Amino acid sequence: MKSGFVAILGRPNVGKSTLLNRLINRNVSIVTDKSQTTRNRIIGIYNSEEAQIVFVDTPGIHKPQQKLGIEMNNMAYSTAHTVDATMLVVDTSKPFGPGDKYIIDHLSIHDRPLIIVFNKIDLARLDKAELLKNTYRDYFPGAIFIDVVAKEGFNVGEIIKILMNILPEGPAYYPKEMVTDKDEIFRIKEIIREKVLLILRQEVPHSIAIYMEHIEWEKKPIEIMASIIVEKESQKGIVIGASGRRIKEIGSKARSDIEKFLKQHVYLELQVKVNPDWRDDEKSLQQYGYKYEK
Ligand SMILES: Nc1nc2c(ncn2[C@@H]2O[C@H](COP(=O)(O)OP(=O)(O)OP(=O)(O)O)[C@@H](O)[C@H]2O)c(=O)[nH]1
Ligand SMILES: [Mg+2]
Repeated sequence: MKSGFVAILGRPNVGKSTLLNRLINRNVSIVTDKSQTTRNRIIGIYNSEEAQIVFVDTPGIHKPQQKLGIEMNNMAYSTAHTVDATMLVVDTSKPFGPGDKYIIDHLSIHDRPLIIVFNKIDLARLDKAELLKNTYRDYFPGAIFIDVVAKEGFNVGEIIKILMNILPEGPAYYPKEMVTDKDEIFRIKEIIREKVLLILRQEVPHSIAIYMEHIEWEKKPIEIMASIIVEKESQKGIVIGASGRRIKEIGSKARSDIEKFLKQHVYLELQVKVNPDWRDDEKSLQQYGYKYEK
């Protein structure tokens, strides 16, 4: 049996989490149109008769503005050192820029098998994409290159085939029925955060965190009380919206997805709390689960 760990790395918003969900055919990592959606290292496990591939989704590597960003980058950097192979995901519809160079300079991905995944080829112009690809071919002459459309699943199966050739013989590291390392509470908080990110615009999404106040598994419907944490008083009003319309929309969309996930009815209550500059506060990062731990 083939087995191993495979990192999914890249700039924010290139489609890493979309790719992870496609590879394992389950939604374990949230996807939105905002960059810096993923804030943790999230494992997704591919199981078959012949293999167990443990994919590790990571936060998009970026120039950090706060301590949160430093923690997020560390989660990505550290993953690169602990895997059997690396996938570097690139948005093929964007030109090669400082963000790409930043990753190449900061990641030590030269010492193990590397797959460069050219994603979003559905959006790319052929001539421009060729320029971008050539730049990557020059930087990584020994890598394997593949074009995909993660959103549609195009060529995603090919990645599995490539990995079957690369990965060593080994044991199953996790039970066969396991699909992720994260628990239900993590997933519930992420579903709520996903809805906030999808509904809100501009800077507010980056300033929010979800805190689970209380969950009663025994109750029917299951009772969930969570807080949407913002950084400023002014953001509180934005999240709540006129006559509470926006928070209602967030709540009803989140409840619907949580019910699908838990396959049970849920009562969801959301409140908004201000925690000034939490993204630069060590204690808050710890409390919200964003501290990088070795
Ligand atoms: N057109 C197109 N859009 C895609 C494709 N793959 C992903 N997307 C979209 O790109 C956006 C970002 O996708 P994510 O999977 O959240 O990206 P990510 O790299 O995980 O982003 P971070 O977690 O912020 O680092 C979403 O709106 C996806 O629907 C693709 O192949 N084609
Ligand atoms: Mg992501």
